[in-house]
Amino acid sequence: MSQHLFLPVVMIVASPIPGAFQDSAISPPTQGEFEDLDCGRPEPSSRIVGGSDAHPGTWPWQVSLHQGGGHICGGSLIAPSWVLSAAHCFVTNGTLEPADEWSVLLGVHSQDGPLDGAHLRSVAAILVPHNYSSVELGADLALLRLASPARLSPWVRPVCLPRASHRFAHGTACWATGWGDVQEADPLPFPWVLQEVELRLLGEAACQCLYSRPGPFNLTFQLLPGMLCAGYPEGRRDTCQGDSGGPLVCEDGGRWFLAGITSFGFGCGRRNRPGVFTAVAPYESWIREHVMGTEPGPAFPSQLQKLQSGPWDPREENCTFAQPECGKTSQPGTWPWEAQVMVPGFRPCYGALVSDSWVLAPASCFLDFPIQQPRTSDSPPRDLEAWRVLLPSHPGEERVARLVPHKNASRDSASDLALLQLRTRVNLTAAPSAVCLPHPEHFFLPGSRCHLARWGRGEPAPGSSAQLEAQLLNSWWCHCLYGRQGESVPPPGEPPRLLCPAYQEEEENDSGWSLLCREEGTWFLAGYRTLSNGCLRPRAFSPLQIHGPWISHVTQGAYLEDQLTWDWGPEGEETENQICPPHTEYGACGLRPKATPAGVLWPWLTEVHVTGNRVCTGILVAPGWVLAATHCILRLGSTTVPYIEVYLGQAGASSLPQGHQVSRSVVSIRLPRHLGLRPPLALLELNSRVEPSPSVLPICLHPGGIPPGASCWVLGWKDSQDRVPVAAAVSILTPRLCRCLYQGILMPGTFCVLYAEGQEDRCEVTSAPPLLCQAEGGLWVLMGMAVRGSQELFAAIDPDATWIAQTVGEAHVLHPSGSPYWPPEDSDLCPQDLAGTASSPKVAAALLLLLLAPQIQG
Ligand code: 4AZ
Repeated sequence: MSQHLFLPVVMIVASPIPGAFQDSAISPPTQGEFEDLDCGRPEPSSRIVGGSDAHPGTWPWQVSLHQGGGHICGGSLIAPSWVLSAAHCFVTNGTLEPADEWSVLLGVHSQDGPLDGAHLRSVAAILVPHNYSSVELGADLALLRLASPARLSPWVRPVCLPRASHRFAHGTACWATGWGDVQEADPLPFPWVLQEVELRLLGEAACQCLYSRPGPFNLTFQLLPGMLCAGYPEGRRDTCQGDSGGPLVCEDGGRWFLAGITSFGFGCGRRNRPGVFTAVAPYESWIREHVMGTEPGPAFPSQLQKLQSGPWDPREENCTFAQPECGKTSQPGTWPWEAQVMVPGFRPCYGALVSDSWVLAPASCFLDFPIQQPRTSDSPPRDLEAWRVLLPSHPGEERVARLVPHKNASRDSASDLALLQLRTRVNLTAAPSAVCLPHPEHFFLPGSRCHLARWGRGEPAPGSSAQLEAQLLNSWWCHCLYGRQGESVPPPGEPPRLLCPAYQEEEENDSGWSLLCREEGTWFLAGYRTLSNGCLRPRAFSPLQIHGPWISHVTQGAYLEDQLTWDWGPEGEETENQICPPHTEYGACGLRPKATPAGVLWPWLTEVHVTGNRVCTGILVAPGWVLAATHCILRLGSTTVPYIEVYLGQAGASSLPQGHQVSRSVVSIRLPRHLGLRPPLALLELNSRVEPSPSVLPICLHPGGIPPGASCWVLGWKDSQDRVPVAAAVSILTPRLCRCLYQGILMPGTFCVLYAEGQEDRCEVTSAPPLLCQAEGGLWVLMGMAVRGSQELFAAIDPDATWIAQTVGEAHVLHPSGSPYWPPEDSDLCPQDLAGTASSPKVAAALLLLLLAPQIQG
């Protein structure tokens, strides 16, 4: 920003600030005060957000307030022994901090090295209005009495104070100064030179209307008497953290008056969120009262410039000067920010309008051919001359002034982004309009409703793009399905490395997609994906939020918006880092999304529909293979091979978007060799693979018995008609107990289970339900399939694990882990005559349990 470039001063009648401070007594000025202390005149010579370095001595009343050895707040020298600052700098939790913790640096320019005349004073007293409680409620000012008077010099001079009757016209260009942050959470860099920024005074109605607009910080805020606003509807120039307490000064008749004290604001430099200052004029009597008797006191010179009387600026009244909103559409699928960049000789490249003059698109659309960077911004390179941008509901074509690729952009990187500046700003209305962009600390919540939209130079979507609805998966699921074994999942509150939307992937083709997610009816560009990333589903999207600062820096006005929803639900309570459970060489298996209010999803449970209306449970063991109980698939005595259809992705209530169910027909039934016996397990080969997704994911196999610490379940249906999955908790009996209970009828490799109380009748058995265990890391492992007609006996997978692995190729066989499941058994004998005494195996098992409880895991 060029120095001291004044905007045309709009002279309008100031609205009187209503309320308490109006009728405060005003002491008439005395000539003496004025002459004793020359105020508001810098030595004739000569960030704050969007500001620039001040010249030394331009703002000689600016002081730096230090506590604990560091700059905390700004302040203004108003008399040799008095500094005016903000109350909130000194009040924590309702308590005024001790004055002796503070010191005042005067005559400082760069906080790096003192100038001639810079000096330090300790603070003798801090005075805060009794009605100050918090910044939003006003009265945010404080008087600091210095332990000894400041040494006045060209670099240390007091500012003039306005009288209560002093009116600063709306639209006046004033200046704020300080050593505060240059962007939100971006401290002023070394050598910490005092920053200055020109801010326009905003009328009360104008300020209130800006703060009432939805947008950055969707909070309501009531401007109160004694506050004033300064800034711009478009933001960019503002005060920020660290500037608090510092001056907002306006010139009048050759003197600088302290019109305001930097108090607060919602964010820094945001659209429709100007800085809020404590108006100094209404506090004339409060200041006078406290500095009374000190010589020389502050000066309150008369106002010289008379406000021109005139009507209110009508634009301020109806708030039309507020910046338009982003991310609004009446019809999802019709995106008013969708921009088509036309480069001669290429298919259109789809991007998004992010402000009134910038389009964000994949850099890979433009990087393959040489681009001459413009030498200066007003002479676009020849190459860009022929480029055109088409916008929705916008007549004509926009021309491109500048292309700014991301510095790490490459075709398949997570930074495949470029910004294109339009030659002329477009008028943002309902269409075209800009999409909202997330700040780095934006967390799209699991379950967010999203859409995929065209991005880059892909083929157009088959059918309507409105079909590509998606829902965000929680970050555990997203990272563990993709991430490597043992990788930690970023907890809620840490930026995600990936975003995984669940959607009907069959509809998708391999083109690029952007991910738009809705919050409170506002659409954000949450992520993008430019290249296919293999078969794994869900497809992961790169989060856009990490690029917020770059986009903001380049465009100076892209629509970065705050998060509008914050309800993390139960997931938000998990604060510990989560480690992803083991993967196999073929990727993730046995993961189950967390239960949602809609219910539990079992991604490996399938329905196997056999000719003759029989439905068996099947378990997905690889992308194209399902394991089922042979007796359920092939009926004894039948000589024909049945026609079998397998339904996947519908096992359980799900909060995932509808349409995840898929079906496949079975092209072959494979049975292991079993020494003359009818093998209990059958593998069904599907006519095509089903790629892993949150609703369709293979189970894990675990050789060597039950994983240590596992809890086990029979997973079936309550009844074979409605097929709502239910899980019954069971204990697996030791082989000895099993043999004792089921003498004679037991085939080798059979598990016996004991149902937990009340669980016996949860699942029906005609569909041959599976026996599953959840291992310590959370992975689900397939242990067995029910033996015909039995609720308690299961054919173990283990003996056939090698056959399964050889047949399907991609079975997810985990490394055997931990200690053997079965505790050593001291005797092979059954407890005396047990099977004979009990009326049924169930009763016998209950008896056994009492006898042998320590041996039973469960
Ligand atoms: C602060 O935290 C602060 N943009 C000061 C000023 C503003 C915001 C925050 C106004 O001290």
